[in-house]
Amino acid sequence: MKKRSKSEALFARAQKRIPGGVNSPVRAFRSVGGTPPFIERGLGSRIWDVDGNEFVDYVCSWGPLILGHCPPPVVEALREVIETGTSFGAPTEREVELAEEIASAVPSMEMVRLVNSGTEATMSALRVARGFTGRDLTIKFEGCYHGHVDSLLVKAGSGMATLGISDTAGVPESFARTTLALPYNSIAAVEKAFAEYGDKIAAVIVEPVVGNMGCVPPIPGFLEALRTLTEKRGALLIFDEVMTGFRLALGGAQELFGIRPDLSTFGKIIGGGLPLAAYGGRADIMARVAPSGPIYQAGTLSGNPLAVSAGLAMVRYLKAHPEVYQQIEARTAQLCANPPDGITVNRVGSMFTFFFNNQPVTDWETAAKSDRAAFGRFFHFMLDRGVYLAPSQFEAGFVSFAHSAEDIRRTVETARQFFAAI
Ligand code: HOZ
Repeated sequence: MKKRSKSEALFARAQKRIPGGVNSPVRAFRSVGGTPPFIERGLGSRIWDVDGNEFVDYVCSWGPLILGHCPPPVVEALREVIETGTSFGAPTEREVELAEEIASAVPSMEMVRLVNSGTEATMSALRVARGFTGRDLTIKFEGCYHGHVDSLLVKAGSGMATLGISDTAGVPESFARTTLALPYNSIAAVEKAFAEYGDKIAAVIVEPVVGNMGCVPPIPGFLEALRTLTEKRGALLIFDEVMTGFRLALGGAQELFGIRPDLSTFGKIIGGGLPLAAYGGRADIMARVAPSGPIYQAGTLSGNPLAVSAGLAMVRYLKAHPEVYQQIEARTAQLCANPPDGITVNRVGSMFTFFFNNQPVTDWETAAKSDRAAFGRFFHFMLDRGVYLAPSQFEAGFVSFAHSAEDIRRTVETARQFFAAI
């Protein structure tokens, strides 16, 4: 058992001033119990908490840190820019460069708008889809999470799944009614929804590989069917690539699966670990965004020099080093090889989840059958031995370029000890 006294004291203090003691719910460890370690610093594949405990980190800030903690290209870019000003609320050359880099890596992103968080990106993409089509309804999928956008918090994954909240308080019923939540991977359900509401559906929004009910890949033909049906019925296809963008490939899941959505959202990696996100897509659609068009969206810190410089350094590094993708995929495959009986491992590239579930996990219904108590025991066993996994059965894990073969070997060995003991 690791020493926890400083984290425990901080958590007690935090709970007096911050709801649940955290600034984002899953961090509070509610589904696994115990006290979250308060993190002091990170370097490469490691983080250290305030009690001096060291962990191999498979959360990687929930995905952005594809090069690990404090990667030199990002740190240098930040050092360089910080003395020239942190925000102007006026255009800068770097924003143009980042938009160009994103468009060159992801061909469907003909035009790009930078924002500050994944939530802002999906909220804006949805508004643009509604403004462009003149329709109100959205199809989303159960267990997918698209940030805390009012109308998208219906049957959402991530913290909503962890806390067992199916629909959040504070969202007017009329907003929730604009969302049709369907089972992920069910082409039949999407066909039925289009048959019933076809000319009212503005968009289908999907995590092309789900990360927010744990890692769940699309079945062959699912994304293709979404593309065909949306095109046929005049609705827009939105890929939420906040997690998958620049992670599964430089061009994201859309490159991996060869599907061109109308709009996409990005976050996490494109900010290099700073708060930055983007939405964009077809030029004829994005031309409707203010000030070129009537769909309003704005932000004081949007495109600020710090986040944009970190993002540029990250994206340029990834573009120049395709071996990053080969290495992280190989390491993750090693981590996920030969699961014991009773465990279903889902992996796409460097995203993975160990489900305490002996059935294939293909949607929320199957994910929800996982044994959360057993996951909680596994999680704490690993944490006590220096392996920091996402504190919920319904989140993806991430491997970074900084994870060494030895990190993976030790993690596998630790997991084996757990399974041998049960
Ligand atoms: N929604 C994030 C995971 N899917 C968690 C964000 C956080 O707690 O930082």
